[in-house]
Amino acid sequence: MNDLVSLTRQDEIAVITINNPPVNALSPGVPEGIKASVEAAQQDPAVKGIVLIGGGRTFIAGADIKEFGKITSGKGGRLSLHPVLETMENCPKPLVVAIHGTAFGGGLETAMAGHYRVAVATAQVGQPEVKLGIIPGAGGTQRLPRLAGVATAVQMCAYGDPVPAPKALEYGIVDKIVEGDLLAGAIAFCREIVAKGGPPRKTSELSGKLSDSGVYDFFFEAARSEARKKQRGIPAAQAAIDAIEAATRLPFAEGIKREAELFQQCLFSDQSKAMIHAFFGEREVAKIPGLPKEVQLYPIRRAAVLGAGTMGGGIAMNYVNAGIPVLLKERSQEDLDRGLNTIRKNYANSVKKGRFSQPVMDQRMALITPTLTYDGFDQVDIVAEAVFEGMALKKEVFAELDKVVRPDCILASNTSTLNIDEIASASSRPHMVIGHHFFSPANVMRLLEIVRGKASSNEVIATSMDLARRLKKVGVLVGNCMGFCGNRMFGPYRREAQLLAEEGAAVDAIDAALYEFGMAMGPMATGDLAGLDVGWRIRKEYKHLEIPGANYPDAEDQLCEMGRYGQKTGAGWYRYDENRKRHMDPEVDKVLEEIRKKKGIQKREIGKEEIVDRLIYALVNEGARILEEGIALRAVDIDIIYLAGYGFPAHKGGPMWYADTVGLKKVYDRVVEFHQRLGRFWEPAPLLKKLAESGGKFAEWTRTKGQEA
Ligand code: 3H9
Repeated sequence: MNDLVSLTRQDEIAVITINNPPVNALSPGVPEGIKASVEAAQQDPAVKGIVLIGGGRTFIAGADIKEFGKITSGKGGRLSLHPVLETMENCPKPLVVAIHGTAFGGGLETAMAGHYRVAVATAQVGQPEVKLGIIPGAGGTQRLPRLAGVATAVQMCAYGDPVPAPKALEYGIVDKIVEGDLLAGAIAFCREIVAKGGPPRKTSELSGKLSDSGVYDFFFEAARSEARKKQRGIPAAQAAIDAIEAATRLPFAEGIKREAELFQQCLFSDQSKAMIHAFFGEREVAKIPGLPKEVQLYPIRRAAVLGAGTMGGGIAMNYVNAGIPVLLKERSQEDLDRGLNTIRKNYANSVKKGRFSQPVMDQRMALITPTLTYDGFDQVDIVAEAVFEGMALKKEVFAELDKVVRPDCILASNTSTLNIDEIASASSRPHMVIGHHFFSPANVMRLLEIVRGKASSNEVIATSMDLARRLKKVGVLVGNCMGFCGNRMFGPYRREAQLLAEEGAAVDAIDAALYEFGMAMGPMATGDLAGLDVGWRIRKEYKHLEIPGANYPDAEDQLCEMGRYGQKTGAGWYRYDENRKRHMDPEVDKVLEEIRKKKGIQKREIGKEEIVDRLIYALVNEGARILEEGIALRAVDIDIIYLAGYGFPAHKGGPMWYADTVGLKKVYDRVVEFHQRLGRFWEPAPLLKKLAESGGKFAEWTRTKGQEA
């Protein structure tokens, strides 16, 4: 019918195939091609039934997300799906949709406009639009409750998680699971329907699962309240529930109109733009400018992890979860046993929660070989080093590794602060050395900062990026500097949180302001969770680098001197009860009062706005430096680091995107104001100043020749 959609015939069954790689998105031309194909098949007297199927690796993964940006920026863009869906549903000949891979978003909506659906068992269906800050806009909120019932539709549209085909069969979204060849199975199914005769079943005319809207009053209220908590700051989740409620109260055509209004509101919102930025950003960070396409990857078949502490254990779990066997080395039997026990406990917890079965856990545990020696290290393709954070020890370990691993073994340090080049200098093969900075808990957090040393080879960088994908992490390549990208920015963020407490903001008010902004957790609670002693030790080690006369906070050092390291000691910024519930603690107020006296600070009322601006703009100002220095390749890399590793809200798109949204002139003015009032920590980053003055944006800034790091 066109380049993107083909129409063929197998005897009396027409077969419409979509060919729009890689994921058969509904880009301009695809809906038109399907519509023309259905019309042609409808008019062909030799055709008795129709099968719609995706070519390549999947059915339709959704509307073409690239079109959204064009629409909202007024640069064209086409999305209209209703004409094709109406043509499909109104076709008098039975139309069977055959699903493999994913039928997501507009893909599932297209499938539901067909009369019947068959799928292979590995297929997934879903309405993930909420993850892009929008709602289904092509009838998903109206047809899904008719097929699967209201509660399932709410779950799928407000949370966006995929549903495997066998579950979709149970829900009534799919009519049959096909074993063997999908097309053959779909054609056979279509023939059965043709043989039965009668008018095709239209989803829009089903009402059995909608029942009387009166019974839903309480249900919708409860669903909204739950989504307010679980989908904090994402109005699209509420809008999805509104649209499904409309399906229970309005005739189909009016429900579609209501859905369209809500879809438009969501599409033009800042949340949606931010979440779409995050979607494409996660894919963009995998592309490394300057890295030749033909670069050879090292095969990673076996790994070794040095150190079975919290980080080492978590890293080992990542490897074995991906099916890569691990030698787990510790210095003493006691530490090794403790590490293995923690891993076992974590896995047992997952089994208890039903995430996977006991045999899966057993398989994973069997992939870990505990050891106290370097025996077998000549067999591994990568060593992940996660020993105690200290330069002397790391250098000792890297020098030892030289003697026991093959020359083509990658040496990856999990250091979170130390200079990767100095670590590499202890090795005779610095080109094989790289930083793999995991985030705690390493088996949960998605971020992997990949720290490129001066000598790290292209092959080692490319293999690390590929490995991140295999470990189901978001790998972001950064340059070498103190704290790399994420922690270097986090320093000023947490510094401002402490200074605000010293100036008079209540500890829980600081946390509440950032939580309300959308952060997964406030800065004080985060400090208590990670352990305040971590920063305290680092500060002591780097005391000599402090800027004389600058206003460093004293609070956390003092809390640590009192033994208040955070949750692990039962007290930090808060006091923790036996259920780990936090409480404000007058002891902390006393500490802060003392500091005010010593520093001559007049306690003052501090509003939410100042708290948020001080913390978030501290991130942005440092981020601007990191960007200009080339530590981060692009602004989006910083955004993804913060979204995947620091609990920054997806609906704000990351710190740099957020600053662009606020307007860099406004951000810069505020930074200048803080600089005048609070001193040298707030010196505006040159790039922030430049962009503010030229009306530019971080997202559009690119390094030009001569600015390379
Ligand atoms: C929607 O449908 C709204 C409707 O209600 C209609 C309203 C009117 N569009 O992820 P991958 C690209 S909203 C454009 O690396 P995987 C992706 O950027 C949509 N491009 O592969 C990448 O490009 P590149 C609802 C898309 O195998 C390449 O394809 N649907 C789209 O790991 C490969 O992607 C969704 O939200 C798209 N829809 O995962 C589904 N999807 O190579 C979004 C992908 O240049 N997509 N691309 O970097 C996904 O979840 C995953 O891509 C999928 C495949 C699971 C399908």
